[in-house]
Amino acid sequence: MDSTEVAPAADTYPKKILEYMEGFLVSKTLFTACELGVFDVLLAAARPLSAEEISQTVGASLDGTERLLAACSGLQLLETHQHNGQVSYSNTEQASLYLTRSGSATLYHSIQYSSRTIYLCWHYLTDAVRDGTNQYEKAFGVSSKDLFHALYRSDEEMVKFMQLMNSIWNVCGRDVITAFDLSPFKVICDLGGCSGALAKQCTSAYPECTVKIFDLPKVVQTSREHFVKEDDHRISFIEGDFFNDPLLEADLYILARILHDWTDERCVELLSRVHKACKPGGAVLLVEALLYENGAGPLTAQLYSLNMLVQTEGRERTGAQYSAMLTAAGFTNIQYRLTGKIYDAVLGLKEA
Ligand code: SAM
Ligand code: ASE
Repeated sequence: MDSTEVAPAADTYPKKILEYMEGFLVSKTLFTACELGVFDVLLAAARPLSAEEISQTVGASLDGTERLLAACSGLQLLETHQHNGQVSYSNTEQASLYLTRSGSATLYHSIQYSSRTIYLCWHYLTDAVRDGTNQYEKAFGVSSKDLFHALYRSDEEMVKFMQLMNSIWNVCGRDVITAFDLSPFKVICDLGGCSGALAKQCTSAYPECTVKIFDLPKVVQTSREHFVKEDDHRISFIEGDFFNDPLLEADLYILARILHDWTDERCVELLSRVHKACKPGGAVLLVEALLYENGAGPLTAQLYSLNMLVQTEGRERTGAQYSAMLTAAGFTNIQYRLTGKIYDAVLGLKEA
């Protein structure tokens, strides 16, 4: 072999692998900057601030803050300004919009939930894969027998989960609600509708409809206290357990991120109850992150499926898998639409 020959770059520099190996350093940098309130302080200041000013306001060491700010500028979350040899920092437009507590479409609460709950569960991903079960007992010392009892292990944890559920619909809600024309359906029941973020997207896209949010009593009470001021008369709440209590009659049932929490058996059980309650000519809309039929993507849905393994009893599924469960429950004319964002839509009809 010619001694001057150089191996192809891909063999000697495993760029992707190095990037993945340290991917969590990026996540943790983002989590910490949010938790310390760096983006909030910069938004309130309305001018670039030095590391010293930021460290004093957030109550952190100067040295640590300098390194954190440098990393955030490397991640293009902060902009740097040079003035008389002094460096100062300001938010990028995206940081102001999505990383501050007060941003109207903020991801702050999702980030906090990732940092305080998901990250801790993922510490046990290897065990989850080995055992095929969620990791609440190991991560938090609570029994995983009753899934939502574990997810809502304290009032604070329930509010954090609800904030997580709430925040993504500012970003993806309109697309999933308008993926199909839902205007024929006047009475809509959002099963497990949580704090009502998707219900609001519904009444905004379809002004004629009314939405009844059905969720566990504690969740409904918390929604009333912390989330919706019941100013939109088209949205109301009903307390109940969708596996055990009677479901109200409606033209359309929305199940957004419900089926991915449960086993196939539980899903068909729930969908059969929905089919029974549904008006003839009515429908069910599933809102989920759909996997491609060959399982080869999208990466977000593949990773979310691992998250469902560590956090729930469920999984992410393909359109065909949802279709099979809907068919087993009696629904027909099943169609799916991809939105190009995280969440997609599947519609099934109950024959008139
Ligand atoms: N649909 C909302 C969304 O996509 O943002 C929330 C999805 S969250 C993953 C699941 C929801 O189902 C929670 O609000 C939870 O309280 C509710 N839930 C779980 N078990 C339930 C049950 N047995 N009866 C009614 N609601 C339930
Ligand atoms: C659930 C949805 C989520 C149950 C637990 C959850 C999400 C995070 N934890 O129904 C939202 C989706 N995000 C991820 C990382 O899966």
